[in-house]
Amino acid sequence: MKIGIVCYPTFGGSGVVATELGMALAKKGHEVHFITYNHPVRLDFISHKLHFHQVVIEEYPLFQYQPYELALSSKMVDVVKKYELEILHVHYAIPHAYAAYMAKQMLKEKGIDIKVVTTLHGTDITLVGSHPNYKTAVEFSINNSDVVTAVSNNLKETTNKLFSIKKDISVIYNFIDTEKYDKAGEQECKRIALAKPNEKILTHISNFRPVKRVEDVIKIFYEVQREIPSKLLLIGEGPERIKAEALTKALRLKEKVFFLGNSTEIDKILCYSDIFLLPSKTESFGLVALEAMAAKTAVISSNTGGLPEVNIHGKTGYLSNLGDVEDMAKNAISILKDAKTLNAFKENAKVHAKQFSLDNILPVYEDIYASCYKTIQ
Ligand code: GMT
Repeated sequence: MKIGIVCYPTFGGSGVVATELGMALAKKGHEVHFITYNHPVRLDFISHKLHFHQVVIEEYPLFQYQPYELALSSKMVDVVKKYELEILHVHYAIPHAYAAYMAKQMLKEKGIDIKVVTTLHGTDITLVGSHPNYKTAVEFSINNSDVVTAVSNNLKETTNKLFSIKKDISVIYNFIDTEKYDKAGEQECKRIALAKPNEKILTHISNFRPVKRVEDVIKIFYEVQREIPSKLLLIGEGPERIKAEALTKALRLKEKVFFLGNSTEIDKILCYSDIFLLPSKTESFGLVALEAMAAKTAVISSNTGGLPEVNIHGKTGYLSNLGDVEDMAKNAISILKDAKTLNAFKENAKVHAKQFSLDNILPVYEDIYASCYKTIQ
């Protein structure tokens, strides 16, 4: 099929899912067209089946805010027409579902019935989408998509609670390429570069937004390192980094905490790790926790949103109430202090992650595209 994928090209989870999905579809022979404002960061696969169309906006002194939606919907119309696309799959409702609705109407006038699949990812519903400033348009664009998917049961329930949704939402979990993580695990893991043989490694990866509670990460680690020789790796960039660095300094942890910045090779970093920390305020799914699990890392997380659908309490890691740093630290220590327990959690995490393999999830998306396509015939 010929599929247009609209997403954020950044390190955020929705962009990662969209990009990995597009690359997997292209490997299976579909023609995929990414439509976004930059080359997606995870797009590292070259194929004649993969295309990238940049949405460019011209600056004009009159505009305080550049009209991105306008440029995006125009670009969608152009690409659909030029390449005869059959599906537009938009990731993250704001503003992509809204812009896709506009593109659909413009194409209708030209006799083209493009089907729009909208995937809800989390903050487009929770922290941002349900805000009164956006709610009306978000609800409208969800209700006017041909198919709507959400990345967890929790996100589906939350969407139905916060909005008046007139259609059924299909749940399609986030996925991972388990083979990639198996390969990363097979290679020599140079953990010696970061920690001594007797030290454990804890990791956190995020966009360092307030929702990720990076300060809780540091506080958990503070308790852990008092009992267990360990190091903390922090991967990502974002507004909370400065506060996190200040707390690291205040707690005299500078020798034990490494801020590594953004990375496109998290599979290689996760292969060093024993425990992954994700104390988020809310997390519709927690793709990064799944990535950690696929790399054989136990997860200590909050129990918010869709996290209990991913991290299984007492098996792949532990879940604690939001902000309960003490409990999270206690759980991490209980796993780390005994090699047998640590190995059992790591093994369980890897086995559980296989349920979310690309091979299981990709056909579900393909079925959705096929069902849309059938209604065009
Ligand atoms: O929170 C992020 O890291 C970014 C955000 C996004 O949309 O880019 O991630 C959301 O989508 C991911 C992929 O579906 C989910 O795994 C994350 O849980 C979700 N983040 C939140 O709900 C906070």
